Amino acid sequence: MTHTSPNTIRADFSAAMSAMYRAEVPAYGTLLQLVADTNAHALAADSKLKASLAATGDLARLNEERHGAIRLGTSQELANMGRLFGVMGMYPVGYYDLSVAGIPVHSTAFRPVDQASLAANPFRVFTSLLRLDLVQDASLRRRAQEQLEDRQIFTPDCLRLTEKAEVEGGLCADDAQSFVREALETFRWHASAPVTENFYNELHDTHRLIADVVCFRGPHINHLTPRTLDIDLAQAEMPIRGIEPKAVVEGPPPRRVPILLRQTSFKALTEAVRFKGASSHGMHTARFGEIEQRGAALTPKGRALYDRLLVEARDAMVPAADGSNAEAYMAHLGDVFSAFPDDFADMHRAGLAYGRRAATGLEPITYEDFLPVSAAGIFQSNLGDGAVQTIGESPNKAAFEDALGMKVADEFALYATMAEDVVPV
Ligand code: OOG
Ligand code: NI
Repeated sequence: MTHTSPNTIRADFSAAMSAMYRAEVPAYGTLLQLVADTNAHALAADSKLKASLAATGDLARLNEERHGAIRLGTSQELANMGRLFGVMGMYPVGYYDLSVAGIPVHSTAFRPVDQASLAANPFRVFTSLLRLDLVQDASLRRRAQEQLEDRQIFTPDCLRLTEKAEVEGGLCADDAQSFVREALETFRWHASAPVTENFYNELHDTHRLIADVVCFRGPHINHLTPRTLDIDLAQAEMPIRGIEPKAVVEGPPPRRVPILLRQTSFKALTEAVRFKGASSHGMHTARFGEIEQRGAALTPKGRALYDRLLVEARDAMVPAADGSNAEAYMAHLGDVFSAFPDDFADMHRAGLAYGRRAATGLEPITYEDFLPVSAAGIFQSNLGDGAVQTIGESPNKAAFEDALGMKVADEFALYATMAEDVVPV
């Protein structure tokens, strides 16, 4: 029997997830409409942009394009999640240590890795694993661990079909449909929690993120992010449509040639939760909305320049959470980044960015990954100021790969493969 392509399963899953999140978080629907409108505007206003996106395959995938994020509690959950994503042709790329930003998780991005699969559907999931090893209080750590070991985040049919796909090398159409339906269950929001409000508060006071992971029956999808072609326009448009954006756009400043990734989000919703044994509702704040603009993938040399300039900018000025210095920060960031060439041919010649020959000439390769400093900013804007720190920096990629049961791919190696002619550096 013929197997359904993993690309098709991924596209179906991404669409099903989007429909579910739209029903759960109505503001996400507003955001999708806003992005569709601003993208139509950007394409109509710039025929060169449109031709370039068409040549690289980005135009065809644009309306389908989004990423999501989840936070897992145990090694076993991460290993099984890796298997589940494998059925959809998504593989772990990159290691992100968020402990540097006071957040007790480390992460990877599950995504398609080859050119044809990315063109078919680039759905990605930023996947974090909670690090209870960074929690000081031994009793709390043990109780959190026990709570997590008590839960099963996958349905029996989801695990069965994952195994079937592994053993048989794929799923037939009927099984693929069942798999998408069963896999979706893992990402669903649960309005009741299997813990007491006291335990929730104890975890919450240690770090809000720990409560978000430990106190629920599953790793509810916490945001879905559509891709915009003009994030500054989208950011300005958000308040007009009744959505309050975070203070500044994360990542590089606005440029003629966009690089890497720029992101903005709206604050997480406060939602009612029924705790174990409680007669009234408590509250939890976790789920939010985000939009992003993707630009050129940089070589290690280009990425080092980006990282150096970002540090330089932030050493002099940090964007305040209340937005009071937003304009000054963006102006300052723009000044510092004037040291980064803003013509694609120059960038490519200098060995800063990967390029590919297309009908329209030399085109950038789109960045498909995430940025740790931006991710920390997104996490923090949703955790509130009180949640920061108390966690020390301690990256541990080996422990992450051990939990996952496989190695994470090196993003630079993947881009280098996609680039037909990288200028030797
Ligand atoms: C993930 C935050 C990171 C991004 O786009 O950088 C992220 C989370 O809040 O779980 O999604
Ligand atoms: Ni995100």
